Amino acid sequence: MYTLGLDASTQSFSAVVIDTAEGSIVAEHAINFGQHLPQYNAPQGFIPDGKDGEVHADPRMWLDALELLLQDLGKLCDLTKIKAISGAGQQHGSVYLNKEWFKIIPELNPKVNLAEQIEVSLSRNSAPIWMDRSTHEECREISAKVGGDAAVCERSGSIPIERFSGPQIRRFYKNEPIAYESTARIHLVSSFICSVLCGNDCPIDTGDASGMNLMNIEHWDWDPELLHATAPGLVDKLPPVRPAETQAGILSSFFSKKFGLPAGIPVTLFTGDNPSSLVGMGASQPGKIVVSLGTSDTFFAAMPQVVADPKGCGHVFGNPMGGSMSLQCFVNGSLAREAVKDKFHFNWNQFTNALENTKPGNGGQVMLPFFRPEVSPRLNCERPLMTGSEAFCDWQEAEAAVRACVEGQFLNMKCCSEWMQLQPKTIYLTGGASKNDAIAQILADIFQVNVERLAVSGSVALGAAMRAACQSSDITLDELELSFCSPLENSLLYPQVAPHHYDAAAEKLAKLLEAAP
Ligand code: XUL
Repeated sequence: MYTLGLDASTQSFSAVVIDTAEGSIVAEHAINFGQHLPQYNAPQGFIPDGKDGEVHADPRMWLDALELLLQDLGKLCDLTKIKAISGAGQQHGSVYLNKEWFKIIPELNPKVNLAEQIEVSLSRNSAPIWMDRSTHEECREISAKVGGDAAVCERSGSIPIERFSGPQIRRFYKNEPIAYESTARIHLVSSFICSVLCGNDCPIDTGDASGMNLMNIEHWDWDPELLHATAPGLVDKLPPVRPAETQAGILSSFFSKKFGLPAGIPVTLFTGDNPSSLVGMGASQPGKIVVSLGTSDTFFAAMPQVVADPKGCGHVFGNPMGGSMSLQCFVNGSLAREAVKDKFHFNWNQFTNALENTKPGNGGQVMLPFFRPEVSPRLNCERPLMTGSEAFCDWQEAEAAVRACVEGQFLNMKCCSEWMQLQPKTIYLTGGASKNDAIAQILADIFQVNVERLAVSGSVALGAAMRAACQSSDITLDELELSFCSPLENSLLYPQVAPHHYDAAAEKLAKLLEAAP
């Protein structure tokens, strides 16, 4: 049986098709928004230069990408063999729809593009995404109404967070009350795409709903007090919350007629990209830690019990396979690595050479590569914090700057994830940069653990394909993990430095943070 997993992420929309009987990957493909859809002027998947910290994307771009993706995928494999679908989306992004939405999606016409048909149902032209940090005031207001940050955290698993959808919804309600009033449905990226695929309005799963500051993590359902504190009439504008294993519906005839997918195959509820990656990494039972190096870097694990971050930067999310997961997100992920690379006009090979030509600890030169305000820890700076020689701080030592960037990211990750109280023997590494041995070695050295990579780098789409298979056939998660989540041969890396090698660098980093404006 073939199943299809989709991943609507920040910079691209990707897909994987797996053959569950053979235990093999049939096809993988991605549409990069900047490259394939330049007409949206979003080279990195979002509209650049938003005001007051706004970061938005055009939902029509995601719809165009979905169509291009399925068109291309049809050239790579036999789509008629696909028996089930699921997917995931970048977390926190919210899409605002008017009442036309409910009429339009059951009647999608395969002769007209999705974007063209659905655009009239948008009550807001753009969707705020997870990089948005415009809602500081709204976070404070929600906190005050509910009884403080700790009370919001106890209910929703996180203190009010700028990028989370609840504060974003409140800002929309305050700034554009008429458009808010005309909004009949608010979806997340995941539930929006899922609804389009099914041709009916679909629920939000508990994994992605926990990234909204609106769901109660004890009852796994909307929390009336949080809804009330966020915006009026919100309960009617949100779809229901359901466990990720719920069948969302069956595939809309739009997709069978236009792309040749079989009619009526089951679609399992979509979830957030990080919860989906947890499944794709074979880490949805407690015991494994995952680090994902993407647009954002994330550190996450299935949790045996719910623990909250006392500093309020980490999160408790729903685990799509049941229970909960912890997550720490670092905004300055691949875009920061890229910014350092570009500062010296390096390509990725030169970036890697720089890591290989320099020594662990970097001769005491340290950097926190925060090119945009960071959330872990919360810091409003727009340029890296550095300490070392004058030439280093003046960006004249290219190779040292590259090493300092990666070391700084992982030292900060280690410090920020301590609240999870996990003592891993191995970290499972995924995401675009995970294939890079030099980067992976620094992770092993700093955390003093083994680092493993899996054969598939697209663990988000893989997790979705695995969930689709679990929900729509007799195959078990254990069987799927055995076939798809085995480590890549010869990919295991061991720490190469002594346990306290990075202590001095960690101290310098703490001082840099203390002194930060
Ligand atoms: C997680 C987060 C990001 C997005 C985009 O809280 O904001 O990781 O899910 O990948």
